[in-house]
Formats: sequence, C-alpha cells, structure tokens
Amino acid sequence: MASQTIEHTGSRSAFVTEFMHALSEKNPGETEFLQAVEECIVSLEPVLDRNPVYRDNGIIDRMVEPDRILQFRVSWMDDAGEVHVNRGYRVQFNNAIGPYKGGLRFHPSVNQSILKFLGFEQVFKNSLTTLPIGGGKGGSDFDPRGRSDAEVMRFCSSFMSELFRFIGPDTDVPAGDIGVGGREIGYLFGQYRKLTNSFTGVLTGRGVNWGGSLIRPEATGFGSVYFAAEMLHEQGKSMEAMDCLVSGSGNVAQYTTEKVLDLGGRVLTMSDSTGYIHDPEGIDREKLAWVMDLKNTRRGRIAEYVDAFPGSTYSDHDLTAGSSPLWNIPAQVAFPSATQNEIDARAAQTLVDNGILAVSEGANMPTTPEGQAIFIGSGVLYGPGKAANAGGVAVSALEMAQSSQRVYSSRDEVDDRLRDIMKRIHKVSLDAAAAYDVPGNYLHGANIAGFTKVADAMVDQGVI
Ligand code: NDP
Ligand code: 2IT
Repeated sequence: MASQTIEHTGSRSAFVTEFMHALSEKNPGETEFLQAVEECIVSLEPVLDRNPVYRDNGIIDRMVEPDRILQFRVSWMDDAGEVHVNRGYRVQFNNAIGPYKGGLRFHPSVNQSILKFLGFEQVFKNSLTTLPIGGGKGGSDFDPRGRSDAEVMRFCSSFMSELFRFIGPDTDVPAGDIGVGGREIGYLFGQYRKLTNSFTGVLTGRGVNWGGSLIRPEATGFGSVYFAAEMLHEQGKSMEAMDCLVSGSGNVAQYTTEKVLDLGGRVLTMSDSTGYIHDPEGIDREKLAWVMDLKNTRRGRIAEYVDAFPGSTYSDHDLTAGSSPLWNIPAQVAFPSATQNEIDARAAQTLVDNGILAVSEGANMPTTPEGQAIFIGSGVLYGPGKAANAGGVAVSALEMAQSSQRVYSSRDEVDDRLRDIMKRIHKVSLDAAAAYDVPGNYLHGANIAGFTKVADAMVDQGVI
C-alpha cells in the first residue's frame, strides 16, 4: 500500500500556528470552519513555499474570507396556526472560476460556522470537478423532520422570498444537502419562478420533468463508490465481495448502497441520528427499496428496518458521547455518509484494527483531524470528502449546462460523465500528491489540486 504522511495538530509548523491563531481571533468560536481551514493550510504550505506568487497576491488570506454572508429572517406558520421564526443564510464564498454553487442544509444544528466550513470546502471541491463553478453554501436552522408537507412548503416559500434576490443562474445556484431533497427543491423552485417570472437553472436537483438532470439524485453516492473503486483499483483490488459500512440513510447513503451492490459488494449497516441497523446478510436491492420508501415517502426512522427484516439488529447511539458503535463492525470499506466529525480517533483506530482497506467520504468532513491522521498513518486508502463526494455537485454543473442549452442528456450519458469525472479527480489528486512528495496522500493531493485552479484564477483577475 502506498506510504502516506501527514503533519497534524501537535506538530504544526510556525506558519500554520501563526495563521490559525490569527484566523481564530478573527472568527471566534467557529470550530468547524477553523477545522476545515487548518486541514487545507497544512496541505498548502509547501505549495505557497514553492510558488511565491500566491503569497505575493495574498491568495490564502483572501480565500478564507467569504465574498459575502447573507443572513435573513424566515417567518412561517405551522398547521396549528402558530408562528415560527428561523434564521436563513447564504454564504457566497468564492466565484473566481464560476457562479457560486453549493447546497442548502436545513437542520437544527445549522449556524454560520458550519455553513462557512461547507462553503470553504465547496470552493476546492467544485474546482476539482474541472467544471466552471465557484463555491457557496446556505441553509437554515429549520428542522423539516416531523413537519407536514404543507409546513415544509410554507417554510420553503418564505425562505425563497428572501433568498431569491441574491441568486440566479449566472450568479449563485443552490441545490440540496442535509434536509433538502427533491421535495424542498420543488417548493423553493416554485416560489423563485413565481417571484421572478422566469424559468431558469437557478437550482439544481430539480425534478426531471422541470429541468432536472437524470442521475443527479444518485450522483453523490454513485460518485463516492466510483472513487472508492478507483482507490482500490490503484492497489490491484476491486469492490467485488467487499463488506462495507455505510452511515446515514438519506440521499447519499441510499445511492452509495445501490452502487456498492452494482459493483458486487455488500452493505452491512445504515443509520440515522438516533441509531443504526446491522444486517449481517447484507442490505440487498429489495431491502434498499424498502429503506428508500421508508425514508423518502413515509419519512420514518431506520429503527423500523428490524421489524421488516428479521436477522438484523438495531441499536440506539448517543452521538454526543462520541462516534457511533456502527464503526466497530468489521468490514473492508467504510462510506461515512451522514454528517461532519462522525468518525473520531477511537472509531478510526477501531476501523484500522479491524482491517479497513479504504474510506470514501460521502459526507462533508466526516472524519476528525485525529481520525484522518490515524487513517493516513496506517496506510488506509483515505478519500477525503471534497474529492470523494464531488460527484453530486459535478452532475449539478452538468444540469446547469443542460438548462442553459435547453437540452437533456440520457441516463447513460450522465453516468458515463460522472464516472469519468470521478476518475479524473482521483488522478489529479494522486498526481498533485506525487508532485509535492506525499505520494498516495489523497488528502493533501485533493487540497492542492483544488486550490491551484482557483488561486491561479484569482491571480489572473487581480486584487479585488
Ligand atoms: P439527507 O438529509 O438525505 O440524509 C442525512 C442523513 O444523515 C440522515 O440519515 C440523517 O439522520 C443523518 N444525520 C444528519 N445529521 C446527523 C447528525 N448530526 N448526526 C447523525 N446523523 C445525522 O442528507 P444527504 O444524504 O444529502 O447528506 C449526507 C451528507 O452528505 C452530508 O454531510 C452532506 O453535506 C453530504 N453531501 C451531500 C450531497 C448531496 O448531493 N446531497 C453532496 C455532497 C455531500 P436523521 O434523519 O436522523 O437526521
Ligand atoms: O456538498 C455538496 O457538494 C452538495 N451538497 C451538493 C451541492 C450542489 O450544488 O449540487
């Protein structure tokens, strides 16, 4: 297995220490944002040393400051007539290589730090796709769980009544993320269309009858498995007969499971924020179809799986106390596909002790810095989120192109392009890692490759 090295917290260089100190003074309490930036700065220090033009142009200082952050009130009425007030955001991070592009997250944990970390990472991820899209992220602390369709519709209409003035098909193109799927994109698009009297590609992840691209719902999960398959291929292995752990049971987790089955692997687990299921026989296509109906139509909880499929077990997990015991189950490939920091050092060490070969991150920043160091130090094939889950936004960019041209591509055409894009991301990440003397280190490689294109565009376009 390729040797991988990483400097990490504890052995920070003077440059990283000084930079992070100044950044945390300026952004107090924004722990997720600071975590995302530190990871990149560690990767990028050798790039700055080798290319003085980036320091001369203040590229890093400019890249860690979003172009703008929009924050607004979202008022809406529930089915009982009670008024609720939530906070809405859009972080427009960087549009040096294309319109701001990135998802909307509706979850009670949403705050400025989380959206800044997601927006910052999106800039690098979108650059890696090779498509012309800048980075942004948005959302609200609204919790769609347990709300009726009518309540979700009223919330989305109110959210878009404010957001619409800041976005547009050539300006900023939101999409889904946690808590925002096809239903929410529909309500948001309907309100945008009404307010602007226009039908444009202002949101991606639309229904196929109203401008959406085939394969967009599948793209993040499919892409994450394609990335894992590429990493394994590099070592002369394949997904065939691999036992896999998947966390989450939402959009990314569902289509990760489908693609693992397509490639001959076996998925043993799925989860939600309250617990996880373990099915030692594997989640087959019939069981997956049941999960999709449960989560997407009936909007139920994963605990119900064990009633439908005897032989499986369900356990509650308390995620405030550390990572889920899901990661204690022996397997060869892990697909964290729920949320940030879901794999801590203890879970990473357990996965390593149990012989994990590869980790492909469907979620954004699901592994803590300590967990990353354990994976990389142990020679695990570690595919960081901004590379491994870039398939979703890549197909979003294809959807934007289809909308502009008013054409539609077939399922196979989009899937072929997705597979090619994931292969290319894998290759440029490996090439960048080799060029900076950290062969096989996908984390550094993805950060460096994603950075270079945006940084060069910023140099070309002057200090603005
Ligand atoms: P969904 O809302 O469809 O599903 C999210 C899943 O994760 C649910 O099972 C949810 O459980 C679980 N989850 C959410 N928050 C937490 C939490 N704090 N602790 C434990 N479990 C949690 O979202 P997606 O599948 O779209 O997103 C999953 C991850 O993938 C996120 O990190 C997202 O940023 C990332 N991603 C998504 C892309 C996309 O195209 N959708 C693209 C690239 C990355 P519960 O129902 O209990 O909340
Ligand atoms: O994190 C992500 O890349 C997404 N949530 C998808 C963004 C998009 O614009 O498709």
